[in-house]
Amino acid sequence: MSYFDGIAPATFQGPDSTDPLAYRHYDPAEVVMGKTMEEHLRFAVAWWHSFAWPGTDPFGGQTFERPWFGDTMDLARAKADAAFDLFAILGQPYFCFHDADIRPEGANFAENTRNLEEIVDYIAAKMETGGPKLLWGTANLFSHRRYMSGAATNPDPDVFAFAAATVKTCLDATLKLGGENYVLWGGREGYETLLNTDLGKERQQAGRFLTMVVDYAKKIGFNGTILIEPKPQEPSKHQYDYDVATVYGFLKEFGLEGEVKVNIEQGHAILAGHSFEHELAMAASMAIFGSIDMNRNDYQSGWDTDQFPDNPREVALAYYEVIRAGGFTTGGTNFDAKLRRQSLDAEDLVAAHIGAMDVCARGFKAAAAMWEDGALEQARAARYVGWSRGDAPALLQEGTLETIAECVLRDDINPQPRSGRQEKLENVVSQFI
Ligand code: XLS
Ligand code: NI
Ligand code: NI
Repeated sequence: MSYFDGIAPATFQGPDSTDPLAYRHYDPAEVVMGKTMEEHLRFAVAWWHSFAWPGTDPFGGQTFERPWFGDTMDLARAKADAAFDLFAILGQPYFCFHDADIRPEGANFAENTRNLEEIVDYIAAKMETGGPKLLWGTANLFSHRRYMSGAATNPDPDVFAFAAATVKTCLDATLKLGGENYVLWGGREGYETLLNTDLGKERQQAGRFLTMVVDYAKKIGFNGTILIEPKPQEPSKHQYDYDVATVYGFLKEFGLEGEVKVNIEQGHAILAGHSFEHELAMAASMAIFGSIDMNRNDYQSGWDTDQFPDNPREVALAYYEVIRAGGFTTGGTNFDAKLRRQSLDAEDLVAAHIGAMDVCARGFKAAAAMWEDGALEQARAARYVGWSRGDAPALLQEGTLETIAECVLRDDINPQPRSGRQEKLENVVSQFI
Protein backbone atom coordinates (compact mmCIF):
# COMPACT_ATOMS: atom_id res chain seq x y z
CA MET A 1 0.00 0.00 0.00
CA SER A 2 1.49 3.29 -1.12
CA TYR A 3 0.77 6.78 0.15
CA PHE A 4 0.20 7.73 -3.49
CA ASP A 5 -2.22 4.87 -4.27
CA GLY A 6 -4.74 5.79 -6.92
CA ILE A 7 -2.48 8.34 -8.63
CA ALA A 8 -1.30 7.15 -12.02
CA PRO A 9 2.16 7.88 -13.44
CA ALA A 10 2.14 11.31 -15.08
CA THR A 11 2.25 11.32 -18.88
CA PHE A 12 2.94 13.94 -21.51
CA GLN A 13 -0.36 14.89 -23.12
CA GLY A 14 0.51 18.08 -24.98
CA PRO A 15 -0.51 21.73 -24.55
CA ASP A 16 -4.21 21.09 -25.19
CA SER A 17 -4.61 18.75 -22.22
CA THR A 18 -6.82 19.99 -19.37
CA ASP A 19 -5.62 17.31 -16.94
CA PRO A 20 -3.87 19.11 -14.03
CA LEU A 21 -1.81 15.98 -13.33
CA ALA A 22 -0.46 15.63 -16.88
CA TYR A 23 2.57 17.19 -18.53
CA ARG A 24 1.53 19.70 -21.16
CA HIS A 25 4.99 21.03 -22.05
CA TYR A 26 7.47 18.58 -20.49
CA ASP A 27 8.06 15.68 -22.82
CA PRO A 28 11.32 14.17 -21.50
CA ALA A 29 12.11 12.67 -24.90
CA GLU A 30 11.57 15.85 -26.94
CA VAL A 31 14.78 16.96 -28.61
CA VAL A 32 15.62 20.67 -28.40
CA MET A 33 18.99 22.09 -29.46
CA GLY A 34 20.38 18.60 -29.98
CA LYS A 35 19.52 17.14 -26.55
CA THR A 36 16.41 15.73 -24.92
CA MET A 37 14.46 17.90 -22.51
CA GLU A 38 15.32 15.42 -19.76
CA GLU A 39 19.03 15.93 -20.48
CA HIS A 40 18.73 19.71 -20.58
CA LEU A 41 16.64 20.28 -17.47
CA ARG A 42 17.85 17.49 -15.18
CA PHE A 43 14.96 17.84 -12.73
CA ALA A 44 15.41 16.86 -9.09
CA VAL A 45 12.95 16.40 -6.21
CA ALA A 46 14.10 17.64 -2.78
CA TRP A 47 13.73 15.09 0.03
CA TRP A 48 13.50 17.74 2.76
CA HIS A 49 10.52 19.81 1.65
CA SER A 50 8.61 17.01 -0.03
CA PHE A 51 9.01 14.28 2.58
CA ALA A 52 10.40 15.74 5.81
CA TRP A 53 8.87 19.22 6.15
CA PRO A 54 5.76 19.14 8.40
CA GLY A 55 4.00 22.27 7.12
CA THR A 56 5.20 24.64 9.84
CA ASP A 57 5.52 28.40 9.42
CA PRO A 58 6.77 31.09 11.86
CA PHE A 59 3.31 31.26 13.47
CA GLY A 60 2.00 27.73 13.13
CA GLY A 61 2.97 24.15 13.78
CA GLN A 62 2.60 20.96 11.83
CA THR A 63 -0.24 20.74 9.33
CA PHE A 64 0.85 17.66 7.37
CA GLU A 65 0.27 14.17 8.75
CA ARG A 66 2.43 11.80 6.75
CA PRO A 67 2.45 8.16 7.86
CA TRP A 68 6.29 8.17 7.82
CA PHE A 69 6.76 11.08 10.25
CA GLY A 70 8.76 10.12 13.35
CA ASP A 71 12.29 9.39 14.43
CA THR A 72 12.83 5.66 13.90
CA MET A 73 14.68 3.64 11.29
CA ASP A 74 11.44 1.89 10.28
CA LEU A 75 9.83 5.24 9.54
CA ALA A 76 12.94 6.43 7.69
CA ARG A 77 12.57 3.38 5.43
CA ALA A 78 8.84 4.08 5.01
CA LYS A 79 9.75 7.64 4.01
CA ALA A 80 12.20 6.33 1.42
CA ASP A 81 9.51 4.01 0.07
CA ALA A 82 7.08 6.93 -0.24
CA ALA A 83 9.76 9.04 -1.93
CA PHE A 84 10.39 6.38 -4.57
CA ASP A 85 6.62 5.99 -5.06
CA LEU A 86 6.38 9.73 -5.86
CA PHE A 87 9.45 9.49 -8.12
CA ALA A 88 7.76 6.68 -10.06
CA ILE A 89 4.72 8.91 -10.66
CA LEU A 90 6.76 11.94 -11.73
CA GLY A 91 9.49 10.13 -13.67
CA GLN A 92 12.04 12.88 -12.93
CA PRO A 93 15.70 11.86 -13.35
CA TYR A 94 17.17 13.05 -10.00
CA PHE A 95 16.63 13.67 -6.28
CA CYS A 96 18.57 15.54 -3.55
CA PHE A 97 18.83 15.07 0.22
CA HIS A 98 20.38 16.25 3.49
CA ASP A 99 21.54 13.60 5.96
CA ALA A 100 18.86 14.74 8.42
CA ASP A 101 16.09 14.24 5.84
CA ILE A 102 16.75 10.57 5.34
CA ARG A 103 17.91 9.30 8.75
CA PRO A 104 16.59 9.70 12.29
CA GLU A 105 18.62 11.92 14.61
CA GLY A 106 20.90 9.85 16.86
CA ALA A 107 22.15 10.57 20.37
CA ASN A 108 25.67 11.32 19.14
CA PHE A 109 27.90 11.35 16.06
CA ALA A 110 28.42 7.59 16.06
CA GLU A 111 24.69 6.90 16.09
CA ASN A 112 24.03 9.53 13.39
CA THR A 113 26.63 7.84 11.22
CA ARG A 114 25.21 4.34 11.79
CA ASN A 115 21.70 5.55 10.95
CA LEU A 116 22.94 7.33 7.84
CA GLU A 117 24.93 4.37 6.56
CA GLU A 118 22.02 2.01 7.09
CA ILE A 119 19.50 4.19 5.25
CA VAL A 120 21.99 4.94 2.47
CA ASP A 121 22.30 1.18 1.89
CA TYR A 122 18.51 0.96 1.79
CA ILE A 123 18.25 3.81 -0.74
CA ALA A 124 21.12 2.36 -2.80
CA ALA A 125 19.22 -0.93 -3.07
CA LYS A 126 16.10 0.92 -4.22
CA MET A 127 18.12 2.86 -6.81
CA GLU A 128 19.43 -0.39 -8.25
CA THR A 129 15.92 -1.36 -9.26
CA GLY A 130 15.46 1.87 -11.27
CA GLY A 131 14.18 5.30 -10.46
CA PRO A 132 16.10 8.55 -10.27
CA LYS A 133 19.78 9.17 -9.60
CA LEU A 134 21.30 11.49 -7.01
CA LEU A 135 21.87 15.07 -8.19
CA TRP A 136 23.39 16.16 -4.90
CA GLY A 137 23.79 15.30 -1.27
CA THR A 138 24.39 17.74 1.57
CA ALA A 139 24.66 17.94 5.35
CA ASN A 140 22.06 19.70 7.45
CA LEU A 141 24.33 21.91 9.57
CA PHE A 142 21.60 24.32 10.65
CA SER A 143 18.55 22.62 12.26
CA HIS A 144 19.99 20.98 15.36
CA ARG A 145 20.49 23.31 18.34
CA ARG A 146 24.23 22.58 18.41
CA TYR A 147 24.47 24.67 15.23
CA MET A 148 22.61 27.69 16.57
CA SER A 149 25.80 29.80 16.40
CA GLY A 150 26.98 28.33 13.12
CA ALA A 151 28.76 25.15 12.01
CA ALA A 152 32.15 25.87 10.36
CA THR A 153 32.04 29.44 11.71
CA ASN A 154 31.02 28.50 15.25
CA PRO A 155 33.00 30.10 18.10
CA ASP A 156 33.20 26.62 19.70
CA PRO A 157 35.82 24.34 18.07
CA ASP A 158 33.82 21.26 19.15
CA VAL A 159 31.00 22.35 16.85
CA PHE A 160 33.50 22.93 14.01
CA ALA A 161 34.78 19.38 14.59
CA PHE A 162 31.29 17.86 14.77
CA ALA A 163 30.33 19.64 11.54
CA ALA A 164 33.51 18.55 9.75
CA ALA A 165 33.00 14.94 10.83
CA THR A 166 29.38 15.11 9.67
CA VAL A 167 30.33 16.48 6.24
CA LYS A 168 32.79 13.59 5.90
CA THR A 169 29.95 11.11 6.38
CA CYS A 170 27.74 13.02 3.94
CA LEU A 171 30.45 13.07 1.26
CA ASP A 172 30.86 9.31 1.80
CA ALA A 173 27.09 8.87 1.41
CA THR A 174 26.97 11.06 -1.70
CA LEU A 175 29.83 9.11 -3.28
CA LYS A 176 28.19 5.79 -2.44
CA LEU A 177 24.92 6.86 -4.07
CA GLY A 178 26.71 8.13 -7.19
CA GLY A 179 25.87 11.79 -6.50
CA GLU A 180 26.90 14.20 -9.25
CA ASN A 181 27.41 17.19 -6.91
CA TYR A 182 27.85 17.99 -3.24
CA VAL A 183 26.22 21.17 -1.86
CA LEU A 184 27.14 23.37 1.09
CA TRP A 185 24.50 25.85 2.16
CA GLY A 186 25.65 27.77 5.23
CA GLY A 187 22.34 28.84 6.72
CA ARG A 188 23.84 29.67 10.09
CA GLU A 189 27.31 30.60 8.84
CA GLY A 190 26.79 34.25 9.62
CA TYR A 191 25.77 36.24 12.66
CA GLU A 192 22.82 37.47 14.68
CA THR A 193 24.73 40.43 16.13
CA LEU A 194 28.11 41.96 15.36
CA LEU A 195 28.47 42.65 19.08
CA ASN A 196 29.52 39.04 19.74
CA THR A 197 31.09 38.20 16.36
CA ASP A 198 34.68 38.11 15.08
CA LEU A 199 34.07 38.31 11.33
CA GLY A 200 37.68 37.78 10.30
CA LYS A 201 38.12 34.71 12.47
CA GLU A 202 34.88 33.15 11.31
CA ARG A 203 35.81 33.66 7.64
CA GLN A 204 39.17 31.95 8.21
CA GLN A 205 37.35 28.99 9.79
CA ALA A 206 34.97 28.79 6.81
CA GLY A 207 37.90 28.90 4.39
CA ARG A 208 39.72 26.09 6.20
CA PHE A 209 36.53 24.03 6.37
CA LEU A 210 35.87 24.32 2.64
CA THR A 211 39.49 23.47 1.84
CA MET A 212 39.14 20.27 3.88
CA VAL A 213 35.91 19.41 2.03
CA VAL A 214 37.65 19.82 -1.34
CA ASP A 215 40.67 17.79 -0.19
CA TYR A 216 38.57 14.94 1.19
CA ALA A 217 36.35 14.81 -1.91
CA LYS A 218 39.48 14.37 -4.02
CA LYS A 219 40.92 11.79 -1.66
CA ILE A 220 37.89 9.51 -1.90
CA GLY A 221 37.65 9.93 -5.67
CA PHE A 222 34.46 11.98 -5.70
CA ASN A 223 34.34 13.30 -9.26
CA GLY A 224 31.27 15.47 -8.81
CA THR A 225 31.17 19.22 -8.35
CA ILE A 226 31.35 20.91 -4.95
CA LEU A 227 28.78 23.70 -4.83
CA ILE A 228 28.18 26.58 -2.43
CA GLU A 229 24.60 27.85 -2.30
CA PRO A 230 24.59 31.62 -1.71
CA LYS A 231 21.92 33.29 0.44
CA PRO A 232 22.07 36.75 2.04
CA GLN A 233 20.25 36.07 5.30
CA GLU A 234 17.57 33.91 6.95
CA PRO A 235 17.98 32.20 9.32
CA SER A 236 21.05 34.33 10.13
CA LYS A 237 20.68 38.10 10.13
CA HIS A 238 23.68 38.15 7.82
CA GLN A 239 24.98 35.12 5.96
CA TYR A 240 28.58 35.07 4.74
CA ASP A 241 27.72 33.51 1.35
CA TYR A 242 25.61 36.59 0.59
CA ASP A 243 25.40 36.25 -3.19
CA VAL A 244 27.38 34.88 -6.14
CA ALA A 245 29.87 37.76 -6.25
CA THR A 246 30.53 37.47 -2.50
CA VAL A 247 31.11 33.73 -2.80
CA TYR A 248 33.56 34.35 -5.65
CA GLY A 249 35.56 36.75 -3.47
CA PHE A 250 35.61 34.15 -0.69
CA LEU A 251 36.77 31.40 -3.07
CA LYS A 252 39.54 33.68 -4.39
CA GLU A 253 40.73 34.43 -0.86
CA PHE A 254 41.25 30.73 -0.20
CA GLY A 255 42.43 29.75 -3.71
CA LEU A 256 39.34 27.61 -4.32
CA GLU A 257 37.84 29.40 -7.33
CA GLY A 258 38.86 26.54 -9.62
CA GLU A 259 37.49 23.88 -7.22
CA VAL A 260 34.05 25.05 -6.15
CA LYS A 261 31.05 26.38 -8.08
CA VAL A 262 27.65 27.73 -7.03
CA ASN A 263 24.14 26.36 -6.69
CA ILE A 264 21.93 29.39 -7.29
CA GLU A 265 18.43 29.59 -5.85
CA GLN A 266 15.83 31.94 -7.34
CA GLY A 267 14.41 32.96 -3.96
CA HIS A 268 17.86 33.66 -2.52
CA ALA A 269 18.67 35.92 -5.48
CA ILE A 270 15.51 37.93 -4.73
CA LEU A 271 16.39 38.14 -1.01
CA ALA A 272 19.82 39.50 -2.01
CA GLY A 273 18.16 42.26 -4.01
CA HIS A 274 19.02 40.69 -7.37
CA SER A 275 17.09 38.95 -10.10
CA PHE A 276 17.67 35.22 -10.61
CA GLU A 277 19.10 35.88 -14.07
CA HIS A 278 21.54 38.40 -12.59
CA GLU A 279 22.97 35.73 -10.29
CA LEU A 280 23.16 33.20 -13.13
CA ALA A 281 24.89 35.63 -15.47
CA MET A 282 27.29 36.70 -12.73
CA ALA A 283 28.26 33.08 -12.00
CA ALA A 284 28.76 32.33 -15.68
CA SER A 285 30.95 35.41 -16.09
CA MET A 286 33.13 34.16 -13.21
CA ALA A 287 33.17 30.56 -14.49
CA ILE A 288 31.53 29.22 -11.31
CA PHE A 289 28.03 28.39 -12.58
CA GLY A 290 27.00 24.94 -11.35
CA SER A 291 23.36 24.17 -10.59
CA ILE A 292 20.02 25.78 -9.68
CA ASP A 293 17.32 25.59 -7.03
CA MET A 294 14.24 26.61 -9.01
CA ASN A 295 11.93 27.85 -6.26
CA ARG A 296 10.54 31.33 -6.13
CA ASN A 297 9.84 33.74 -3.34
CA ASP A 298 6.71 35.72 -2.80
CA TYR A 299 7.63 39.25 -3.84
CA GLN A 300 5.66 40.80 -0.99
CA SER A 301 6.54 38.70 2.03
CA GLY A 302 10.32 39.28 2.07
CA TRP A 303 11.33 35.81 3.21
CA ASP A 304 12.25 32.51 1.63
CA THR A 305 8.77 31.13 0.89
CA ASP A 306 10.15 28.38 -1.37
CA GLN A 307 7.24 28.20 -3.80
CA PHE A 308 7.17 26.03 -6.87
CA PRO A 309 7.85 28.11 -10.03
CA ASP A 310 4.82 29.37 -11.93
CA ASN A 311 6.03 32.26 -14.07
CA PRO A 312 7.08 31.24 -17.60
CA ARG A 313 8.72 34.57 -18.45
CA GLU A 314 10.92 34.55 -15.35
CA VAL A 315 11.81 30.93 -15.90
CA ALA A 316 12.61 31.62 -19.58
CA LEU A 317 14.97 34.47 -18.69
CA ALA A 318 16.70 32.22 -16.16
CA TYR A 319 17.15 29.33 -18.59
CA TYR A 320 18.35 31.77 -21.22
CA GLU A 321 21.29 32.51 -18.90
CA VAL A 322 21.77 28.78 -18.29
CA ILE A 323 21.95 28.24 -22.06
CA ARG A 324 24.37 31.18 -22.45
CA ALA A 325 26.50 29.56 -19.74
CA GLY A 326 26.68 26.41 -21.87
CA GLY A 327 23.89 24.50 -20.09
CA PHE A 328 24.20 22.16 -17.13
CA THR A 329 27.11 19.77 -16.88
CA THR A 330 26.85 18.04 -13.48
CA GLY A 331 24.18 20.49 -12.29
CA GLY A 332 20.44 20.43 -12.76
CA THR A 333 17.09 21.95 -11.79
CA ASN A 334 16.29 21.12 -8.18
CA PHE A 335 12.91 22.01 -6.71
CA ASP A 336 13.88 23.21 -3.25
CA ALA A 337 10.19 24.04 -2.97
CA LYS A 338 7.48 23.57 -0.38
CA LEU A 339 3.79 23.01 -0.80
CA ARG A 340 1.64 25.67 0.84
CA ARG A 341 0.79 24.41 4.33
CA GLN A 342 -2.90 23.99 3.48
CA SER A 343 -2.05 21.60 0.65
CA LEU A 344 -2.46 18.45 2.70
CA ASP A 345 -3.02 15.69 0.19
CA ALA A 346 -0.79 13.27 -1.66
CA GLU A 347 -2.23 14.67 -4.87
CA ASP A 348 -1.04 18.18 -3.95
CA LEU A 349 2.56 16.95 -3.82
CA VAL A 350 2.18 15.37 -7.25
CA ALA A 351 0.44 18.40 -8.78
CA ALA A 352 3.08 20.82 -7.44
CA HIS A 353 5.96 18.97 -9.08
CA ILE A 354 4.15 18.36 -12.36
CA GLY A 355 3.18 22.03 -12.64
CA ALA A 356 6.70 23.16 -11.81
CA MET A 357 8.34 20.83 -14.32
CA ASP A 358 5.87 21.96 -16.93
CA VAL A 359 6.50 25.68 -16.34
CA CYS A 360 10.23 24.99 -16.52
CA ALA A 361 9.86 23.07 -19.77
CA ARG A 362 7.78 25.85 -21.27
CA GLY A 363 10.30 28.47 -20.15
CA PHE A 364 13.24 26.41 -21.35
CA LYS A 365 11.75 25.95 -24.81
CA ALA A 366 11.12 29.70 -25.03
CA ALA A 367 14.73 30.33 -23.97
CA ALA A 368 16.05 27.83 -26.51
CA ALA A 369 13.99 29.51 -29.25
CA MET A 370 15.36 32.94 -28.24
CA TRP A 371 18.86 31.53 -28.35
CA GLU A 372 18.41 29.89 -31.73
CA ASP A 373 16.77 33.03 -33.13
CA GLY A 374 19.93 34.93 -32.18
CA ALA A 375 18.43 38.45 -32.18
CA LEU A 376 19.36 39.11 -28.56
CA GLU A 377 22.95 37.91 -28.98
CA GLN A 378 23.35 39.90 -32.20
CA ALA A 379 22.17 43.03 -30.41
CA ARG A 380 24.53 42.35 -27.50
CA ALA A 381 27.48 41.82 -29.83
CA ALA A 382 26.60 44.95 -31.81
CA ARG A 383 26.61 46.98 -28.59
CA TYR A 384 30.27 46.11 -27.94
CA VAL A 385 31.47 46.09 -31.53
CA GLY A 386 33.56 49.22 -30.99
CA TRP A 387 35.95 47.19 -28.87
CA SER A 388 37.08 45.20 -31.89
CA ARG A 389 37.72 48.28 -34.04
CA GLY A 390 41.05 49.95 -34.76
CA ASP A 391 43.24 50.45 -31.75
CA ALA A 392 40.45 49.91 -29.17
CA PRO A 393 41.88 46.55 -27.95
CA ALA A 394 45.19 48.34 -27.25
CA LEU A 395 43.38 50.55 -24.71
CA LEU A 396 43.02 47.55 -22.44
CA GLN A 397 46.37 45.99 -23.24
CA GLU A 398 49.03 48.67 -23.28
CA GLY A 399 47.17 51.91 -22.60
CA THR A 400 48.08 54.19 -19.68
CA LEU A 401 46.18 57.25 -18.57
CA GLU A 402 48.93 59.41 -20.15
CA THR A 403 49.04 57.72 -23.58
CA ILE A 404 45.26 57.60 -23.72
CA ALA A 405 44.98 61.30 -22.82
CA GLU A 406 47.40 62.17 -25.65
CA CYS A 407 45.37 60.10 -28.05
CA VAL A 408 42.02 61.65 -27.06
CA LEU A 409 43.54 65.11 -27.55
CA ARG A 410 45.25 64.27 -30.86
CA ASP A 411 42.23 62.61 -32.48
CA ASP A 412 39.67 64.89 -30.80
CA ILE A 413 37.76 61.82 -29.51
CA ASN A 414 34.27 63.01 -28.67
CA PRO A 415 31.92 60.04 -27.96
CA GLN A 416 28.27 60.22 -29.01
CA PRO A 417 25.76 58.22 -26.88
CA ARG A 418 23.81 55.38 -28.55
CA SER A 419 20.49 53.86 -27.49
CA GLY A 420 20.57 50.80 -25.22
CA ARG A 421 17.34 49.65 -26.96
CA GLN A 422 15.92 48.03 -23.84
CA GLU A 423 12.25 48.12 -24.82
CA LYS A 424 13.01 46.71 -28.25
CA LEU A 425 14.89 43.81 -26.64
CA GLU A 426 12.05 43.22 -24.16
CA ASN A 427 9.72 43.01 -27.13
CA VAL A 428 11.98 40.38 -28.66
CA VAL A 429 11.66 38.33 -25.45
CA SER A 430 7.86 38.70 -25.53
CA GLN A 431 7.75 37.14 -28.99
CA PHE A 432 8.92 33.86 -27.49
CA ILE A 433 6.87 33.60 -24.29
C1 XLS B 1 17.62 27.13 2.32
C2 XLS B 1 18.38 26.43 1.30
C3 XLS B 1 18.55 24.93 1.52
C4 XLS B 1 19.62 24.37 0.62
C5 XLS B 1 20.13 23.02 1.02
O1 XLS B 1 17.17 28.27 2.15
O2 XLS B 1 17.81 26.71 0.07
O3 XLS B 1 17.33 24.27 1.34
O4 XLS B 1 19.19 24.28 -0.70
O5 XLS B 1 20.64 23.02 2.30
NI1 NI C 1 16.41 28.42 0.14
NI1 NI D 1 18.18 25.77 -1.75
